[in-house]
Amino acid sequence: MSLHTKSRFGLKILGICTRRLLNYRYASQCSGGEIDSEVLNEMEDGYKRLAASDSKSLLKKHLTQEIFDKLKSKTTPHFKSTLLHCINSGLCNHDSGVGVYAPDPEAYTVFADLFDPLIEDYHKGFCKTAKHPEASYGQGSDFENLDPEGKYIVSTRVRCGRSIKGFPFNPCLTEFEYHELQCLISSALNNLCGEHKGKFYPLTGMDPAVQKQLIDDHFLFKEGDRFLAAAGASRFWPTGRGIFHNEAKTFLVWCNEEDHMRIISMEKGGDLGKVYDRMIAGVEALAEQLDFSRDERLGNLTFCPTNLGTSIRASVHIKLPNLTKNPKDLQKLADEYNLQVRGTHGEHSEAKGGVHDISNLRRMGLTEQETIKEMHDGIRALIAAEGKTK
Ligand code: ADP
Ligand code: DAR
Repeated sequence: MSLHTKSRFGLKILGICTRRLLNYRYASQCSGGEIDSEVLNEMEDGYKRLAASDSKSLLKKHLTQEIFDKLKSKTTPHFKSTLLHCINSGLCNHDSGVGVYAPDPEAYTVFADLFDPLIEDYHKGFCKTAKHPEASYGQGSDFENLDPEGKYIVSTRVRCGRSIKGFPFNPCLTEFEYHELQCLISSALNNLCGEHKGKFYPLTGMDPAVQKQLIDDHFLFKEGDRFLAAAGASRFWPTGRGIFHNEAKTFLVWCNEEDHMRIISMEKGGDLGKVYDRMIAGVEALAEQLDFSRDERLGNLTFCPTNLGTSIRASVHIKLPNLTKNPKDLQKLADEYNLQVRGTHGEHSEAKGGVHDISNLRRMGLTEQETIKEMHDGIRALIAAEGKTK
């Protein structure tokens, strides 16, 4: 019996004894399988406001009135998630890029009429009959250093998301389940050795100054993301949330931020292969102890549909002073190579000191090796263009 199963069984017994005393599953939005009328009214009002807005979100683009009417009364069989659980973030934040999250794994099936076209759009052609390939990582030596002379790249980071089988996602987790996940994940992390050996630091009780420094240094997730809050990802905060890292802070794992786990490898410079190898070894060591949630068609299951499949985001913090003089030209090149340009502090941030976070956009329909190659080739193209731009 794996550590995961043993820990899960023990915690399950504990959970059964205590669950009645702790918070119930997230404000249930239905009773007896029927969605509550006030939930339905809230959804109708929100949908009307979104439809009247100038939002450019994929939610607005793909949630047609016909699909809305077809899905609005559905619930997922096990966790009773509703369409409102999926779309609340985009209803509350018209400036969302996507605006949709899956409250539990079943949502990808029950609300497929919304998720499938949105996934096809975001992942550039992963249609509803497509199947994500089996895992195929390749190895770091497949990729040369992106910037051996250190002229452009400040640092390189490769991360992936993992969900623990049997647990829903943020909107449906009970406070006890946040504790349960932290216990399962931190137990597995504490068994890591070699360069992955490190320590788990719960957010609860963390010195605010230490937390701020970790965030400022790009190691720890930010707090107060309004998109995630509206998606039900800040409930019971900071219970169950934390960060694991090795001494050098080159291997890190986020616990219960957006996903159950974010497994991260990062370091200064442009040695993508070395960073990638460290992430692969970390994922494989954790997979020996934890049962990750993977769908036959969608690959690794995550809270946000943009992170399905490989769930890999490989990024560089890069200075391209010439290219960034004209953001439209940079975006045109990024689009050509399926790259995403973020600010210095990641999503929804601005570039500071001329440092942009540039990464692969697609995560589905490609193997892990192909995903890294797409980023590698794109960054090389940007660096080549920088050299030609005055
Ligand atoms: P995610 O990568 O999990 O999608 P974000 O875009 O919010 O999340 O980035 C998370 C943190 O990782 C941010 O602080 C961001 O600055 C940092 N980061 C991303 N790429 C790099 C990189 N190549 N080097 C250093 N820090 C990075
Ligand atoms: N802010 C949301 C998230 C989009 C994808 N990023 C994630 N999952 N962190 C949006 O819709 O813009």
